[in-house]
This record gives sequence, structure tokens and C-alpha cells, in this order.
Amino acid sequence: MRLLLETWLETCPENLENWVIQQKDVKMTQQVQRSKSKLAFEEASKVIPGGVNSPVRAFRSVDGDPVFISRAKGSRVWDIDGNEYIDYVGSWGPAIVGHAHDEVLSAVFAVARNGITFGAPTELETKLAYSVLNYVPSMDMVRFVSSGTEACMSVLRVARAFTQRSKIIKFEGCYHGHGDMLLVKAGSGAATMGVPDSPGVPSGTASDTLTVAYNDLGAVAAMFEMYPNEIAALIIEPIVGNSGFIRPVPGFLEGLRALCDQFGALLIFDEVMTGFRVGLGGVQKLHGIKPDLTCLGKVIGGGMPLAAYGGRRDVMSKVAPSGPVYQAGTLSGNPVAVTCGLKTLEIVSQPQFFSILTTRTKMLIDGLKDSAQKNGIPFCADSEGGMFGFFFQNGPVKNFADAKKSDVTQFKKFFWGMLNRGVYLAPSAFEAGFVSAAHTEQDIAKTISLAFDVMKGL
Ligand code: KE4
Repeated sequence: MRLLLETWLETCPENLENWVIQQKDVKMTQQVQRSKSKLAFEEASKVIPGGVNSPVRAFRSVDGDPVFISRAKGSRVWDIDGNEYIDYVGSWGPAIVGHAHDEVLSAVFAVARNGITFGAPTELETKLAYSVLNYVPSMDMVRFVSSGTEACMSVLRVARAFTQRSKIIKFEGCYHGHGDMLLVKAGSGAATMGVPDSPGVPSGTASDTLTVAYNDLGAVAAMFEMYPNEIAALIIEPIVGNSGFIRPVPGFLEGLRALCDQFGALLIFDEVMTGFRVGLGGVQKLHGIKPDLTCLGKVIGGGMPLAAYGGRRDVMSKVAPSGPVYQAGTLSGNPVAVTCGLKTLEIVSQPQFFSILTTRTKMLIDGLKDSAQKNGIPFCADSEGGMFGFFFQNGPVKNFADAKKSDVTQFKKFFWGMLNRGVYLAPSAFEAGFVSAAHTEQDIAKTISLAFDVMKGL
């Protein structure tokens, strides 16, 4: 046993540090027990890779076992050990109206009684399409799919077909789902797991994906100069949520629009996370920029598997069956997911929805910054609408390389300290956080008070 422990310590001494962090903090908050989650994770890991159906959920980057959720309501989630948490993951964005919203549930239950999916068109899809186009005026047409990955893969296929070019530009640390051509220097779980260039992606595929640093307009211009007639599209998270929260510097997005126009490439805003999260019209409305194509997801499905891509009519008309670019999906636009999305958009479009959400989210990050400042901890934070992020460094954070300079050990201690006090943050230093309409001012004040308590101990 002793030899085993010595070997373990020799091979990864930081494990001891992490173990001590967790044990020390658990001692401080002894009441938190997660034995049922631990057993559930062991059981899941026998039959599901890594015990989870999406890597970032595995808590790998915070060196611990994930909590298994039993239920959620409003701003709260409960794990299977009965621990209650104020939830700032919100299923990574969709739960913007709060978990298990009564009106959403009623609408979903009612429509499901008429059948869950038909594989045939319904008027509900047309209704949601008009709703999305109403809020995102850059979109003349939209196609519904079942995930953000599917939306981003499809939109690039259309862009390549329309321009008859092969290369695409993406930004280091941005994540656009796990499509082969996009798993190059990707953010989110890929960055968290340290595999931004996944095995299994053929070199030929990756070679058509050009990556540049976020906020570096000069590097983008140089890439266009290097391949003046080969770049089909540039895809970007117009506010990054997958390297932590990173905002475009003034003029950056406008510069991308001008470069795409100059070189005949299509500008694609991946607003899967930011669409209907930072505001009704997404980042494109905030900045008054008209991308050629947009990807949406998360909020527009209200938590059900629904995403979308769309944009200029002349481009989208290329999509089968109106055009030759094939894209299909058994469950695309199914009535249950569409109804969940319709009811969610109806709620988020109510007057004051985003002004209240924005105020609460700003209250949170101002409180976190104040707590860090009072405790003398290098820290920076930012938010837009109901989306926020923070880094354990003084910043500024303008790109993924900057983000990686953060103190991840501090983040881990903070994460566990907050989790053990009943606050569920994203289990990764390279993710954004999300506030919902169900988060009260009391929730925010409590979170800030607990954060101050944890930061005292950092
Ligand atoms: P999905 O395939 O996970 O529905 O969407 C992919 C995607 C595309 N574009 C952006 C900007 C995204 O943020 C995402 C997915 N976001 C992550 C969270 N950072 C989903 C969480 C997960 O991978 O489990």
C-alpha cells in the first residue's frame, strides 16, 4: 500500500495538492456528502466513456468526480445525494427562463400528447422560423437541426458550396461543436481536456482549417492575403464563451466584416451560445453587424435538442431540397422541441426580460470582483446579458493565450469551495457561466457572500 501511495505521489505530485485542497475544503464544509454521485459515476463509467455523455461534465479539469443531478427547478439543481445548488451552468445556456418552467412544461406536455415526432412538416416549425427571423434580421431563411454541432457543420458545407472554396478561418479557443473540420485549436471541453486538436481528424480535413488568435485583425488580414481566393468563410463566436468569456475589442468584428467583403468570403457568427442569451438579437444586434450566416442553438430549443443555421436567402437556397447541398435529420424541427423553443422565446421576448437578467448578471460579477479585490486576489470578470465569465488573473484577456495565463489552481479551489457551499459553477476555467430569469437578487447576494468566504481561504 505504501509503495502504491509513493508511486502515485512520485508520478503526479499535484494530485496530492488537489487532494489536500478538496479534503481541507470538505472538512470546512463537512456537511456536504456526495457518496451516491460517486457510486453513480463508478457505475456509469463501466458503460459510458468517461461516465458522461459530454466530456466537460466529467469534472476532469477540476480533478474530481461529477455530481449526478436528480432534479432542477428555477435557479436550483439538486444532486442525487440531496444537496441543493444555485445553478450557474443552466445546461450550458438553454435554461435561461429557469429550470422546469411551468409554462414551458405545460406547452411541452400538451403538444407531446398529439405525438412526439412525425418526420413530416408541421406548422409549428414555420412559426418558430418566423419567430427566429423576426429577432435575427440578418437571417432571411433558417434550417432547424438537433445540435449546435450540426448547425456549424452544415453552415460550413453550405458556405463552401456557395463560394466553391475549401478553406475556413476559425479562432483559437473558439468552439463550434465537434465537427471534424472544427476540432482544430478548439475551446470548451476540447481545451479543458487539453485536446484542442482531436485524434481521428484526418490531416487533409484539418489542413483546410486555418486558425488565428482572437482579436488579432492583422493576423486575419495576413491569412486572407496568403489565400486570397481560397477562403470560403470565417466562423467566429462574436463573444467567446468557450475559452471563458472573451469580448471582441472595438472594431474587431467590423474589421472581419470588411475583410470578408474584400476577399469574397462569408462571415459566419456562431451565436449558438450568445443568440437569445446576450439579448434578443444576439451579438450581431449589439454591434450592428450583419453576418452572412448565423448558427443558433441552446436557448432556441429551451433545453430540448434544437439548433439552427440560416442567413442570406441566396446562400440558404443552396440547401437541399431547394438546392444541391445535402443536409438532413430525422428529428429536425420535431414538434416537441419546437414547442419548447417557441414558449421559451415567447418568455424571453417579454418586456424587461433582458434588462432584469443583465442587471442581475452584472450584480454577480461586480460582487465577485469586489470580493477578489478585498481579498487581494488577481481576478477579472465580464458579462453580457445573462452570460458571464471570470479568470483568476488581472487581465486583460483578449484571446485564448491570455486566458491560459490564468491561475487554474486557484480556479479549482474556488470551484470546490463554492460547490461545497451550494453553488454550482461551470467545472472548467475555460467556460462561461449563465444566469437565468429565475435567479433572484437574494440568490446573487448569497452567491457573492459565499464567494467572499471562499476567496478568504484562497
Ligand atoms: P452542441 O453540439 O453542444 O449543441 O453545440 C456546440 C456548440 C457550438 N457553438 C458554440 C458557441 C457552443 O458553445 C457550442 C456548445 N457549447 C458547449 C459549452 N461550452 C456545450 C457543452 C458541452 O460540450 O457539453
